[in-house]
Amino acid sequence: VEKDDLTLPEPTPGHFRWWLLHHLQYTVGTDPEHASRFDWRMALSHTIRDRAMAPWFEATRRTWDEDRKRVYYLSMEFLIGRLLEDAAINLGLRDVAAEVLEGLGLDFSEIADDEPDAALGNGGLGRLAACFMESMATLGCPGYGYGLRYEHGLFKQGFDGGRQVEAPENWLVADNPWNFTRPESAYQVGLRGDVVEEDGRSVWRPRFQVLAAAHDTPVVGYRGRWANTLRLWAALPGAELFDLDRFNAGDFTAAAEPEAWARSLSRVLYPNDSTDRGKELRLTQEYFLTSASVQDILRRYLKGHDELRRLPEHVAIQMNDTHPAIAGPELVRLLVDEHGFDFAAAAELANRVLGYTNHTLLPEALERWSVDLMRKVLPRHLQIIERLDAHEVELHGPRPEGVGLIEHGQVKMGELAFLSSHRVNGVSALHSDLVRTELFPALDARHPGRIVNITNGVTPRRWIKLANPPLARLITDTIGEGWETDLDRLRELEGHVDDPSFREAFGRTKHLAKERFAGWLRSEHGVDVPVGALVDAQVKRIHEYKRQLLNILWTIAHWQRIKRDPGAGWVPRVKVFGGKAAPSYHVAKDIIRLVNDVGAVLNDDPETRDLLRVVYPPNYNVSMAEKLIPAADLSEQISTAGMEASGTGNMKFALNGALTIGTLDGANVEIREQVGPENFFLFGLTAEEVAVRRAEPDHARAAIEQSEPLRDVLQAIAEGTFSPEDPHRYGGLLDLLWNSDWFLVASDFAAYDAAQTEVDRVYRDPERWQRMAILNVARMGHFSSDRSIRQYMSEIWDIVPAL
Ligand code: DL6
Repeated sequence: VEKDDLTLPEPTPGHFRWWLLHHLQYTVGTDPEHASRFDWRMALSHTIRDRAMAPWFEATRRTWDEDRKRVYYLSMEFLIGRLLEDAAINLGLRDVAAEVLEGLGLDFSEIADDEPDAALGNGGLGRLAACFMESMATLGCPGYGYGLRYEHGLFKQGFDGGRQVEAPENWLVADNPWNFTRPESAYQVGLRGDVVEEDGRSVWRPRFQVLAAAHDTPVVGYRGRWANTLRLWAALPGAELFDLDRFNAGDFTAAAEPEAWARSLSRVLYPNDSTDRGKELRLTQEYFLTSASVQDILRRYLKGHDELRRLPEHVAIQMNDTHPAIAGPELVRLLVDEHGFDFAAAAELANRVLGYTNHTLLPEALERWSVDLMRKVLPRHLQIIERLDAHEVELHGPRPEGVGLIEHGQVKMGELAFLSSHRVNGVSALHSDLVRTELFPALDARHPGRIVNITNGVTPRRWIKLANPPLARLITDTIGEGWETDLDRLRELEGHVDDPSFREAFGRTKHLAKERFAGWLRSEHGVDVPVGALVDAQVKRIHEYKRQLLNILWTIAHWQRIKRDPGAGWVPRVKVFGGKAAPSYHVAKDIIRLVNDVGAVLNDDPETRDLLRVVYPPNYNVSMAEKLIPAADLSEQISTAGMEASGTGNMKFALNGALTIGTLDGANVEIREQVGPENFFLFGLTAEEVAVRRAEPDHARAAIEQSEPLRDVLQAIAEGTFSPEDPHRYGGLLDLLWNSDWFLVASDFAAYDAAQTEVDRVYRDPERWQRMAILNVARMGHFSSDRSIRQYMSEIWDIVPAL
């Protein structure tokens, strides 16, 4: 078959219409008279998906023909959200699709809204992986994402009496039109069992085999010139896991139990790992992802090459956090046990191939697995880890106490990822410095130059073009096309900041976004908000270090002030919260409940409700972000300094013209440098001051005693103002605040309060606010994920883009 035999004609409206109706009839099996919204979405997705095939095949062909180096991005999370509109935009089909649908009496956005969010991630780490996939495809970087095809993804959040309740997310219940099942790419992943010595070699005899089945999704770059693959593994039982004898004996459930266990590996993201069984499941999931991916990588490499020694010239593997850190030992195992390498050569090769991105300094998020669990699940890998540990000493000499891979009966995955990689990167300048000085100082001294910084970025295709079409149009009308792939060009907007008609047009885009968000709140959640109000948003995982607590305490203080003097010319505000708490993180769940309890009282208060509202739509996800972020005026980035690795929400908000109120933390530091300190509401202790303050005895009590507004707030909570039926509900939170306050909420309260007062003052001067907002947009070009990926390509992967 010649390639041209299958080339699709130009997507004119006439052809697009024919193709859409063709899919409706022949793929979906219905006709326009009876088609539901779901049917139309399927037909539309297939019509658009067809157009992704040419760049997908072409990218694959070129990579093989030109023997290009590929990067493999291993991640437990890919928070891709919806795919239909993203693909339509990148393939240049959004407008023609909308036109054709309109002719059929349908609305593109309504159909796109039918798509479930693929909630295959938790927060920034997973969304970063999704932005990176899109940037790699846009730049023509041959790349594969490897992840797990969680049947239920992250849980679906609901509220019951203000409390978070978790339900399974069922994104795969209906057909997924973006999925290509690849039965030919399936791998056995061994687990448990014993290691025996045979002819001087260690041989692992796994007790179980689980099958990893590949499911591919094409990821198309902007302008449809290149497409990469996101390969997600589903776990299937190996044939021997079904006990036919038991089944025939009538014990049906028990016969299927091992099967069910195998399938549980790709059932949910983040199983509760507070129990031993939960821990075992999580470690097994991580190994399952890693082993299937590394086997796939070697198979692909060996299809085109026979010299495994040259692997680093053709393959880069990036470990997204420590979750796939078993990749080092797994690669060494395959090279030694299956390809006859000696250990030192295998370890050196693995090191040249692997890179590790660190995304957190939080001790509880830096994984450690007990040696006993590792021995049980991955006995051969434990041997290899011990060997890698000893090998490092052989190569680099004795090391100080506590620097090894195993300590107090635990395998330290951060250290393992570090030693397995030739480059380790942090995700913002400040974070990378802290990785060097606080997290891995001894390893850094032994391996100078290994730690580098690559500040995160976000894709402007999704976060402006898709999420904020009016702003995208205004930018194009003002500076012409091309900024979508050359985001530094946004600087050209600066020249228009003095032009009142441009400022007015810019203001209109914000107003439109607010109307859209308010409409969504009304239709989806039955909540009404005043459209003219300042939209003040904090959306992210709920965590003490992110300090949603500081935000809600201030909201109470603000409410108390309005009540004392309702006529004082207050700026109307809508405070938007969004985010999920880990199911077993009780303090975070208390914070969620407090926000909802406070919201219930404030929103019901006739004296203040036009001036202050609290909304917390449940189940924050990518598509909610796409509606909220363009509408926001103020972006809350208020983590305790030194604790947020980077943040990427901060970038999306500023790129859409929200001003940041924030601490000197993560990428806030660089955002402030870029947009100018005068266009950023800074407050709070610096990372160094945090360390000093924490060491002061009773710092929280002292701070509370010095702040009358804070005392009033805490007293109101303690009196049960927000939980009259259960006045002691927040006793635990209050106790934490008074007596420990590790996250320095009390110490930063006064500074935050002052910064919020300044926000109101500036907002009262619309021209000034507008200028600041425009300058934020104009100066955010640095935070495109294209820039991040270019840096990864040159500083870590050694890959030259194909486009
Ligand atoms: O690098 C992506 C993202 C950062 O922007 C966030 O600052 C950081 O919290 C997040 N890290 C994680 C890892 N675990 N924890 N905690 O999600 O990565």
